[in-house]
Amino acid sequence: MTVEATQIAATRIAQAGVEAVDAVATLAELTALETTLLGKKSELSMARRSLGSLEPDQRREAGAAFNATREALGAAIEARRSELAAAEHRASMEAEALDLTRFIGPVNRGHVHPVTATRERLEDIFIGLGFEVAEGPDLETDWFNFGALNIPPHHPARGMHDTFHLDLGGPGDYVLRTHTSPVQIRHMRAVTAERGGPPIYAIMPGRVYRNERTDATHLAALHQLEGLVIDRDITLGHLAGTIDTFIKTYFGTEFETRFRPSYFPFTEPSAEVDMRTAGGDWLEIGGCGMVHPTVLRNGGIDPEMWSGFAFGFGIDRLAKMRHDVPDIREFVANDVRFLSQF
Ligand code: FA5
Repeated sequence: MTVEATQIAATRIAQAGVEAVDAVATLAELTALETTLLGKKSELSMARRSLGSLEPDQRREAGAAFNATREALGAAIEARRSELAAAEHRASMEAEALDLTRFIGPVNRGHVHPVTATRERLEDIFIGLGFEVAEGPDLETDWFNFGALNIPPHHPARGMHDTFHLDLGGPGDYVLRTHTSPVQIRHMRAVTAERGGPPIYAIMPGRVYRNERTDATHLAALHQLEGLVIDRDITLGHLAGTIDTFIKTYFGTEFETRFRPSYFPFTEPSAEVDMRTAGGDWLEIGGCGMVHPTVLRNGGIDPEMWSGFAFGFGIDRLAKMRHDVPDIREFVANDVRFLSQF
């Protein structure tokens, strides 16, 4: 091996290497090529190792040629690396670019069901008044649905509820809840367990079931919004004021409401609320009253210290009134022509 031979080899390695670097198309390929050209097993490293057989002077001269080759290759690789990085960045920017002027035809989006929208609107109104929202199960025990609400077995008020009984447990143990009032009991107990007792300002929306004939104002699976307020010195005036506020907020001013004395075993006194548009027919939209002491006790609350009111409104009927829908069954007929009007 002579000095000239090594210089020729160094030049050839440099030229071939630079050509290979220029030919590479991606950063990944470039990294692989870098190892091939400059790694321990590269032609350059091997050739360098053979310098050991030269005289020290010659070795220095030949070594300098190889160093120049290494530098030239290193510089070519770095230059190519920044070129490729810039190109790849440009390509990804182009691929991800958004044309904000492009017109996309109308998109046919669905929307929430009008009864769901009504429920959400009512929740918003009550949350605005400082109420919390609680929920209970659709499948209830006889005790929560009736017994705890002061409706013991054989009480005539059971006849007012056309109950779906379930073939579960013993005869009559389980029902599909006929109203949201059992959630009152569940919530009173939860509040007593979690924070020691009242005050309670809560609404309890949900689906309830009645084995009755459907018509323009009756569904077999309907939705109710239960309300429960328990605090010190709560009076009928608070009940009337709360119902008045929510009805005015939800409906506006062109509707009339009236309270009618009524009977529920779980409230005393009790009333029903009717509504109509000017000149229209009255429609019953909810029941309400002052919570019966027995119900407070069943909820774990001392009726000597606390009093409260409760109400239960039909959400489907509220939606029917609000949107002037002649037949409540439209809400469950699943006709897109009807539903898309909301
Ligand atoms: C009750 O269900 C009582 N739990 C309400 C209550 C709660 C009173 C708290 C006192 C204190 P009622 O059966 O009247 O009461 O039903 C209440 C409301 O649910 C009715 O006014 C009506 O708006 C709605 N509703 C009842 N049955 C149907 C039905 N089949 N279809 C549509 N809405 C109904």
